Amino acid sequence: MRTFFSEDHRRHFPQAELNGGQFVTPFERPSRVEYVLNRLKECGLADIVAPGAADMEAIRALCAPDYLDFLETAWTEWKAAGMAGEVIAANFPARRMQTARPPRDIDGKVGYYALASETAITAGTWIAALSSAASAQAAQAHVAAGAKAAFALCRPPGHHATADMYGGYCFINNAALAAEAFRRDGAERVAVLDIDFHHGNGTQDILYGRGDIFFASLHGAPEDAFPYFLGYADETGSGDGEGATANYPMSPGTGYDVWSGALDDALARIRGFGAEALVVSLGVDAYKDDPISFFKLDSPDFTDAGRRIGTLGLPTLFCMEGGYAVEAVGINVVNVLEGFLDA
Ligand code: SP5
Ligand code: ZN
Repeated sequence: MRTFFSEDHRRHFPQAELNGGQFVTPFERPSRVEYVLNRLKECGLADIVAPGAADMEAIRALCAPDYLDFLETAWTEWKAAGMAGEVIAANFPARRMQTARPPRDIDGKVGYYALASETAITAGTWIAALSSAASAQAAQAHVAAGAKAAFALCRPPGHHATADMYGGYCFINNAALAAEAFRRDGAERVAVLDIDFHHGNGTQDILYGRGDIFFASLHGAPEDAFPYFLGYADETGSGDGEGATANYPMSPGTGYDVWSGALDDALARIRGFGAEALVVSLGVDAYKDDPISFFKLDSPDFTDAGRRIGTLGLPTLFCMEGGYAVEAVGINVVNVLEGFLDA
């Protein structure tokens, strides 16, 4: 299985994340991918290539134009306004306020386009986000051209980003971008399976009205876990997309027995949907020692999960999402890929 990976991810390295009322070193940090790269090599999965430039046309088709302009210019505008630190949102359009009028002032604009304040924008964020999208696009093209599977080692991740909001460490929704690309390349029906610990709110939001792309997410219940405001089991899609969203919210302490049952159900739904290609939002923050999550999967469980995903027999693109127990991230990610290949 070929891995697509861009060194430009390094250009996104914020110093600060607001966590528990303090600024801490962000959990989503560049070293995460080093652990994955090292493990890939250790396990003989050393076919690692850099993507070409991002396909901007496809990104513009996915995202709102004003949002992309904002991402590209936020750092410069923030600095021009005399702000001392990194771009961090502090003001949000809350209930019963205006949600259709981006302010002119950068401090207001940042809150308008953010869905959470933990995610900082820095000088290199835009370039890094584009390089991450480019990895997803190149990996998708590789699968569409006939490879059984590919791994997009995306950083920053994507599944919390909507067409017009960033947050949860995400800026451009790589998984949705890839799913759309499979459709454009001729797949009639595509599925996105999100096994990151957090609900894939951005992917769900983008695909909610779509009957041609199935979305399933296994995650910490919104009552208990970020992103808090989406991911309930009764969210099943709208319009043409009614029935094409499946959410599996689970409680603190959930282990592989319950989690794998949800996975099997999601896989059965994807099979029943008749998907011709699969995108996996591959977060490994369901791991027992993840510092910001509360599931209890162990490393061998990821191998088994990969094997179960492989039984679908679909052309599959794995897109890297979360996972913050840095020293285990490589092991857990590669376990999923190896399990898949062994299926
Ligand atoms: C891609 C991805 O995994 N994004 C996750 C974003 C999570 N951001 C909010 C984290 C809140 C952490 N609260 C920690 C509580 C620890 N007990
Ligand atoms: Zn996550």
